[in-house]
Amino acid sequence: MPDTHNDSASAGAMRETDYDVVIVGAGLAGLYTLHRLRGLGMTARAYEAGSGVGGTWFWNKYPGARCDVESLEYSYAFSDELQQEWHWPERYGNQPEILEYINHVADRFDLRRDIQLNTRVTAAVFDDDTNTWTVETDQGDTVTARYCIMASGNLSTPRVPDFKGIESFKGKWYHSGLWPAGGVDFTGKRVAVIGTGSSGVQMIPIIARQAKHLHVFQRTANFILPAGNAPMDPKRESTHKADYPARREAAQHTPFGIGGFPPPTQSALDVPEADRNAAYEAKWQEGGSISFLYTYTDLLTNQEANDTAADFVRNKIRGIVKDAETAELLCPNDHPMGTKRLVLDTGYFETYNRDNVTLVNARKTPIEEITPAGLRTADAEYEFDAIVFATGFDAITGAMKEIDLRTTAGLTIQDNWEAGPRTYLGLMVAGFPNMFVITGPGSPSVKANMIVAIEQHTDWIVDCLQHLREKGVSRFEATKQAEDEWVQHVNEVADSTLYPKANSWYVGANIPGKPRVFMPYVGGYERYKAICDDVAAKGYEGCVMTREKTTA
Ligand code: N01
Repeated sequence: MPDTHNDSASAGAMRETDYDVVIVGAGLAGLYTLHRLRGLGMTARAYEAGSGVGGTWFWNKYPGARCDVESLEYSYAFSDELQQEWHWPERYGNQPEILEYINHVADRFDLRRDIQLNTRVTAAVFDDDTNTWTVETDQGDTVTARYCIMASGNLSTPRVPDFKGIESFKGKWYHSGLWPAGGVDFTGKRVAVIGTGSSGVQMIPIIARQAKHLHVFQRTANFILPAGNAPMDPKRESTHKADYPARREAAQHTPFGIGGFPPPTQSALDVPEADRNAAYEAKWQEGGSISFLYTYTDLLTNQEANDTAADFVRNKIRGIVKDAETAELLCPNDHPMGTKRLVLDTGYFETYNRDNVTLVNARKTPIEEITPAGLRTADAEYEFDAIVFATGFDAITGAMKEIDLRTTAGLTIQDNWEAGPRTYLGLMVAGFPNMFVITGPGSPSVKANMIVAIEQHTDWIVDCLQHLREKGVSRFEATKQAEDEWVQHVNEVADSTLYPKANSWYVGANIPGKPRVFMPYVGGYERYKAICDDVAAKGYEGCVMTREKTTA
């Protein structure tokens, strides 16, 4: 890492702003940021497009929406009182429970008075002369701030594929990430679900129980493991809570920011086949994805090792799904296991044993058009009362690129990221001073427990802001060199794994025309945090600070 940190005197004095900080988004990241900034005595305003707080957990109200990280771990660690008093009813939180928890946090820490709901940030412009941000919203607000913090989320830009004829459809259509607040009753309806990622897999068993007939349009079969969800075991809850500080600390020293799983010690290839399959079977019974990936050391780095796990899962599918042709279609075969997001299910494969469910191979016979009555594929016409798009998001970069985000020096985020996102540590973008990104591209983000990643980023940013205030700094930015080196490191780490082999949203493959760049940092949460801490300890190495002009 270059020692480019410098500390130069500024040409301009610190200008008064409406707020110290504007926060874009009031999901888990925006709320915690607001809380921490209050602690620093900084003024902040959070703008949130939704009519409630919660971000992802506000929007994704589709049936069966549930977290795939266990609730005792997928919760804030910053307040011991909070984690002790909150009761999670199930092993994995479902969407209503998580949203209730987030609302509780907003109330308990009195955060709402600094949040403006129903307000989308449309533009954010950094003034190169005064070192301030001017932020505009769709409600007509124009405010200035010293800093802008993008807490706009990784999976917050829902994407409906550009199907011809969609406006002609006479039935109702929905997207998993824009689900109506009152829910949808599919009873007696002819329904299509398009997409079999995490969202599709969670909703399909529930919609199948309501619908007259459900057609599932699958383009890519996914690796899907049982969640093993269950009511919270009171003994497990009390033991966990008694040991919370140690457990939270332990999570900090893991690759995924999730504690409680002993790290693997052996290669899958060093174990006899029968023992290996017994180990996979135990993990299958236990439920969960991290636990499964932790069976052996090399499942994400060695194709041969990965194949042993993939074969185990394919055989499981063949054992559950009665119709052999459907079972084969559900067997993933075009990417190594775990290189697309592993999906956790509750009764997904069993759903295909129902008489009212049909799986359509949307790879072999792609959807060509939405029609007034339903849709047409390459070889058939279908009639539906409702179509559900579980087709994912413009992930990681979508939300920031939707904002007119630029500087008066002439940079725009759209141009800057045209060939793929570039950041320093996933936290800053060279050329965009006084701006921080929470869980941005180039950070572990979606490859870690998101709440752990959010708290780590926010803590780092807040410590940095405190440092800048103490030093009288008015402008703080990452250098181009530090950013280049970080981007290179992120790519090298990804290339040492099997991840880039998959056409996943991690590489933007789901968005036509999106540059193929591996966006998350897969070097592991612990390693990443150590790098961030080291950068801070070295006086924010790789960044330039410009001090306020003194008038003495
Ligand atoms: O979206 P996805 P998601 N024709 O992008 C298909 C998190 N999450 O909303 O794979 C036909 O994964 C597409 O096919 P393909 C989690 O991180 C977490 O399900 O591109 N099909 C794919 O099957 C997750 O990974 C939780 O070939 C089309 C699907 O749509 C992320 O959010 C729950 C198509 C999109 O899958 C996104 O998940 C939910 C087309 N034209 C979400 N276009 C939990 O915590 C796209 N598809 C459990």
